[in-house]
Amino acid sequence: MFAHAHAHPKPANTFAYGTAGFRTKADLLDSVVYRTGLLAALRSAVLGGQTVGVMVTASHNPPADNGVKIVDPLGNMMDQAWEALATQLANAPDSELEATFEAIKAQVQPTYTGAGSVVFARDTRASGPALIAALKDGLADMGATAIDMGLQTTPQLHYVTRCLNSPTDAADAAYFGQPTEEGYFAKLAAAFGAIVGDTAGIAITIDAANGVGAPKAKLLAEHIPAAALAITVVNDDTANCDVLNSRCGADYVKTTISPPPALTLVPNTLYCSFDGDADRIVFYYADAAGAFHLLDGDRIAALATKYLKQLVAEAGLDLAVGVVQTAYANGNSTTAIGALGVNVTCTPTGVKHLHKAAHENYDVGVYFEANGHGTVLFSDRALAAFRAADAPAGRLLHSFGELINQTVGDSVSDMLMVLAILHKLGWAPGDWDAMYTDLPNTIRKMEVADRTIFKTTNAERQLVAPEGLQAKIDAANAAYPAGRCFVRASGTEDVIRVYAEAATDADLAALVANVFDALQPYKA
Ligand code: NG1
Ligand code: ZN
Repeated sequence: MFAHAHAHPKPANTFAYGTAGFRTKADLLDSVVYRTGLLAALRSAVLGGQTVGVMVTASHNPPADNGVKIVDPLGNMMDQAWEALATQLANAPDSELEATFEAIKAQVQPTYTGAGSVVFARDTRASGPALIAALKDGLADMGATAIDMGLQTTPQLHYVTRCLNSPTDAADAAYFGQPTEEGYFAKLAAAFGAIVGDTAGIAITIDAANGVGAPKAKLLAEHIPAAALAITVVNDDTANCDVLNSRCGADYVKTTISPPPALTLVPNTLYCSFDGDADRIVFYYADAAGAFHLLDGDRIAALATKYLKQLVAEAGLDLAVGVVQTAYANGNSTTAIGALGVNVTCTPTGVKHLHKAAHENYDVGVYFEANGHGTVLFSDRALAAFRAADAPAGRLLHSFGELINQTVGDSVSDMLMVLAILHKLGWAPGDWDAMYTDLPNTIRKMEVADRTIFKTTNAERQLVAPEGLQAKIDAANAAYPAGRCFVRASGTEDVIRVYAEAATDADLAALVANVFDALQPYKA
């Protein structure tokens, strides 16, 4: 039945569809991507032939890795219930592939009689074209319509997927935009122009992690007048695949708390870093004395909340503005955001959890992970109120609704949102930084014999197993002012992560040492 299956034999490895889809060494992924093609086409058929998205990327991982994930028709991550099916299909022995597929099909029962439709794209990795060929073989074996978007950022693929499943009439309230790259940039540029005008004189330097964000940021620059926003792109070498995410990009800046070595920071000037597939962003600047200041996802959340809440009040709208964070958010950001008069919700790690909570709890739902993954979601009620408003604040909110990517966190859209808000507030980088001071903090990892024994509750903030460990962590936390340490198993790496914050650097060091002592028995 599957004509191309023999060309995509499964290696001996075991695969798991995790937080970020399948992600591992690229040379192991051929069969996984082929089979993801089969599953994506099946998902489309189950959803009545709506177009499903597939993105081939490994985000901030090293150049030798790659990955693949499925995007649902409205541009959100694939329904969690299907993650186990994806894992099951990826791990079926070659001889059982068809039987496994038929068993899954019997379980999900597609009612649609057509063959389904799948739109897909990839980042700049050297392994991308061959994996896309494997994906196409899978789609061909299903007879599915294959829409090849070529090189795109992850958020662009989410955007296009959503557009392909939305009304095409611009007068329709559910119209989202044109399902093309041109449509994406035209929408962003128009919304940004409506907020800041044509001569705002804003400037930004983008570290594009030597990834797909580089050519896309340059395309954006062609759509916005330079007098409104002057864009400089550095770390833009996509011809040399070996430099992707290497000593640059959002993950490097966030984890090292330092600028990419290739940049010399001009004081009091704003910079930002994308990750390898441009769905994460962090900002930073050097002060007059040359000290480095990181403006991470927590700070983006604080800035967006302050400004959007102010606009909602000015527009006289009765809308629930709220924020979603994870346990990795700096405690002082949570306090500062709470002081703005909004609710703050904490969810487990992974944007799908934050996205869901923002969608379910708020009309204006600001969600960011500290590492710069996130966006702002507007409810249908909020968008309708913005459309109907004729006060200037209401019109501005309408434009932010167009500017901010509603499907997923997006480096490009988040960057424009931040720049527009800073411009409207008349804020320099230092004013934004002054919203609060981070508690001294650190995030460490430890290899353990078996990370699956670390089980958590309360949005991952407390361990319920191994028995007795949480009591030791609680005692350590209580010993230091503002001490907050928690331990959880990573969903993307074979390690446990230890996050800690405390009032002073000395307290932080002592707290971490204390917790690492308690963790010694579990070390690999
Ligand atoms: P894990 O490995 O589960 O901690 C990491 C990041 C997440 C998210 C995912 C997916 C931290 C502490 N964790 O998850 O925020 O970005 O990767 O990419 O940053
Ligand atoms: Zn990413």
